[in-house]
Formats: sequence, C-alpha cells, structure tokens
Amino acid sequence: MNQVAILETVKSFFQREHGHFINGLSHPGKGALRQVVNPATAQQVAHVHDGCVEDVEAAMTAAQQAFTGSWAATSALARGNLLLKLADAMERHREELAQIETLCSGKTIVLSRGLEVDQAVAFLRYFAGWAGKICGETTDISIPAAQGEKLRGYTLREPLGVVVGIIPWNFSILISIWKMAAALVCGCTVVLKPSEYTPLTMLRVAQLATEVGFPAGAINVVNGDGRLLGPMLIEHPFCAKVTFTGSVPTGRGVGNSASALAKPVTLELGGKNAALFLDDMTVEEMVNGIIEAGYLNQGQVCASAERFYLPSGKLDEVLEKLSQRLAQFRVASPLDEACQIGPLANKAHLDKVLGMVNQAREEGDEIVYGGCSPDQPGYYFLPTVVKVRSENSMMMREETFGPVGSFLAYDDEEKALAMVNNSPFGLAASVWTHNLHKAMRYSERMQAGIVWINMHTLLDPALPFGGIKGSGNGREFGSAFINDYTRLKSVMMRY
Ligand code: TXE
Repeated sequence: MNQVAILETVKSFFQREHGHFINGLSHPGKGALRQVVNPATAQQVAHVHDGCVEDVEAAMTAAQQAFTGSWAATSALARGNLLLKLADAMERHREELAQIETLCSGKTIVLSRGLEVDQAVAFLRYFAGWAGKICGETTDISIPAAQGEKLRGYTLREPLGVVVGIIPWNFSILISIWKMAAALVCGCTVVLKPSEYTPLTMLRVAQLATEVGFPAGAINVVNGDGRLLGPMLIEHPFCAKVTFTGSVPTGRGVGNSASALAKPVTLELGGKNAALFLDDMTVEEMVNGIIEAGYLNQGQVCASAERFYLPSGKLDEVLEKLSQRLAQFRVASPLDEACQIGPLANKAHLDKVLGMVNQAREEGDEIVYGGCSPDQPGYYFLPTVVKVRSENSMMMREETFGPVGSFLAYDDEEKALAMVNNSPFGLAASVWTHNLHKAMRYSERMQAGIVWINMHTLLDPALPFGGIKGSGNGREFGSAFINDYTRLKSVMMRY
C-alpha cells in the first residue's frame, strides 16, 4: 500500500473558515455551517458556510462590474495569458488540489491528479489558444445602393456578460474549468456554484487565479444549497447565461427557469449511455472495453456506459471473465495510489445506487457480481455486473451513475442498434469492432452527441461535447463553445 501523506498546506486549508470567493477575496459569509464529509471515512473534514441572498448579490455585482470594467479592459491576448498563468499555477499546486479533491469527493488520488488537475490544465491551455481568434465576419450586402454609395456589413462576437456555472460533484475542478475558461476567453465573467458535496476545490483555484493576476470579480464562487441559490442566481438581473452540468430533473428545472427569462442556457445532463460490442471482438477485448467504458471513477462520469449489448454467444463468458477481473480490483482508501475502487461520492448517492440494484434484484434481474457494499467504513459499493431480463428492465432505462454495468444479449446487430437508440437520452455511445465498414456506419447511426469507436469516456478539448434528446443542449469545447458564450451583433454601414 502506498498511502500518500496529506500535505501540511491541505491540512491548514481544511482548518480554515470557508464560504465563498467574491470580488477577489475569500469571504466566509454568515450563512449556516455545512459539513464537508470525506466519503472514504464518512468523517467530517471541513466546514463551509452556506451562501445567502447577500452573498449572491455581492458575487453577481462583482462579476457585472468586472464584466463592464476590468475584464472588458483586458485585451483578448492578455485574457489568454492569464488562463495560461492559471494553468501553470495549477500545475505547481497539482498535489495540493488533487488531495483536496480526493478528500472531498472520494476520487482516487491517481484520478484526481491525472483527470481533475492535469486535464483541467490541458483545457485551460486549449481555451487560452482561442484568445484573439474569436471574431465575427464581414459580408457583402445585396440591397441595391442608390446614387453609387456602397454598403458593407459585418458581425461582432460579443461576450454575453455574467455567466452562472452550476457544477456537480463528480468533477468539481474539471467541469468548473470547462465552463469558466470558455466564458473568460470570450470576455464573460463567472459566478460558479459548486456542489454542496465538493465546495472547496474551486475556492482554492479562485485564490490561485487572483494570485496570478485575474482582476477582482472576474471569477467568483458562491457555495450553498442549490435549491435556494440556483433560482437566485438564474433570476438575478445580471445573469446573462446559465451553464449547468448535473442530474436530469435538476437540469430540466434550471432550463425552464432560464428559458422563461429568455436567458441562454447550456445543459449537460446525464443519460443511459450504451456500448455495442460486435461479435468479431475477442472476449478479452470486450472485458477490457467494458471496464474502460463503465467503471472509471466508480461509474460517476456522465459519459460512462451503463447499457452493454453483447452477442448472445459470448455474453456469459464475458460476464464470467469480467466478474473475475472486477473481483481482483483493489477496493481501498482513495489516498492509496494502488486503489482501483474508491468510495462513491456521498451517502445520498450510495443509497440511491444501492436502492436501484436492490430493486433490479427484486424485479428479477440477475446480479452476477457485486451488488452490495464491502464491509468497511465509508460509502463504498462493489463494482457490479447485472444481467438484465430485457430491454425494458429499469436498469436499462434509468441512470445509476455508479459502478453498475447492465448487460443484454443480442442475436441481430440491426436490432441491437435499435435498442441502443431506444432511449430518451443521447449523451454518449460507443461501438466496438475491427470491422471498419460497420464501425463507420453504426457510429453514424447512433443517436448521441459523441460516439466513440473502440474506446469510451475520453474527452478532448478540440472535440465538441454535449447531448441530444433528453441529455441536454448546447456544446462545450471545440470551436462550438463560442456560440454558447457570445452573441452576434450585426453592423451595416454606408460609405
Ligand atoms: O445532483 P443535482 P445531485 C446524478 C446522480 C446523483 C443525482 C443527484 O445520479 O445521484 O444526480 O445528485 C445544483 N437550481 N448526477 O443532487 O441536483 C446543486 O447544488 C439550480 C449526475 O448532486 O443535479 C449542484 O451544484 N441548481 C450528474 C448541481 O445543481 C440546483 C452529476 C448538481 O446537482 C438546484 C451529478 C436548483 N433547483 C449527479 N438544485 C451528471 N450526469 O453529470 C440543485 N442544484
């Protein structure tokens, strides 16, 4: 076992009084104290003050003042440079940020370093590269001009204003950086609302941003109960746009509230992502693919696969080998560098996953492996393999967001493809085969915002990400984000 030692800086950070980060300063606030619990031990590690109406007002006002003042006066290239400096600072504080993340979310320290911090740094640098390249276009005007004068039109890409970013607990740094960096490079300012379960990482990132030179008010963080703060933030007159990642029901409510006020909203919601394995894959390739697609971060990844379609001749052998592999996974403290299965992120989530698996068992699905918590403190749940009765099993329709793969056999690829698409959701999907012809054709027919061929879950800043159907709207990354964080103004002139 290689248990990492908690840094002194992390220990002292946890002991401090926490609340919000507003107008360039840490600001504890006066709201009720909320416990931050380490999911690996179920013990409290820190406290944070919940936000109230005064905190929301202060954060929105600071963000609006920066939007029209200091941030507007920062040139596009200088904005890009600041993002690069923040990336460097986060790299210097990699271990500290990773430890704070692991202690709050239960993510393994290896993933906190490699996925949360390193990927956040990569995304910051990608977005920094857009600085100075976000622009409109000139266009010919076809209205006939009288008396020989000429007409010319062009468009301006204007930043929207203050962006409210509502963040879930599964990637508290990375998802915040996706939204924050996109907004900032476009000239917007941000007010982030982290999850109640992971309120601390972005407080530290916002401090680092101020240290490297971001002007006060460009980045603000308000913590507290989303049900209370969400409406206050969305309905605030300075809120120009909402970007949300999280559960489907909460996302629908956020979407309705923002749309009712004609505010643009990006929703990245969950789903029930499918992976289709074709018969030409070997059993070992299928087992490796399933582990990659379904069990990363205990399945707490919005793009993870939860529905698996396997050829009927191979299903039982794959499930047997998969169960053997999962049984060897090291369930341990997430601070252990060899840990492969850490805890789920919070008690409510553990209860939800456990309840769904119990319901599946009662309804007649077969729990081939796992299905319960190991005998140890913390919110652990064993990686679980469910062989479902049919396409209509609850396990093939509702998101567990946990380490639970549900498996169904097929005999006919066309029917399997129809089952993949028979979902109200469409965030992500994958097809696994060595047959190029089928890989290309099936990937084109899969109804999802992102489709992988012979891989799953990995995101790249250059490729747009977002769902179709009930999985949301809008796109993050690539050049597509520009549409979501700017508006077009048209200018026509006569000369
Ligand atoms: O999510 P919520 P929760 C799933 C997962 C989990 C379930 C509930 O299955 O068990 O959702 O988790 C804020 N207006 N996912 O309750 O409610 C909230 O404070 C505005 C999937 O944590 O979606 C937090 O900051 N905001 C998922 C954020 O919304 C509100 C990731 C997300 O919380 C609000 C996380 C309101 N009325 C959980 N109510 C994914 N697919 O990425 C809450 N919030």
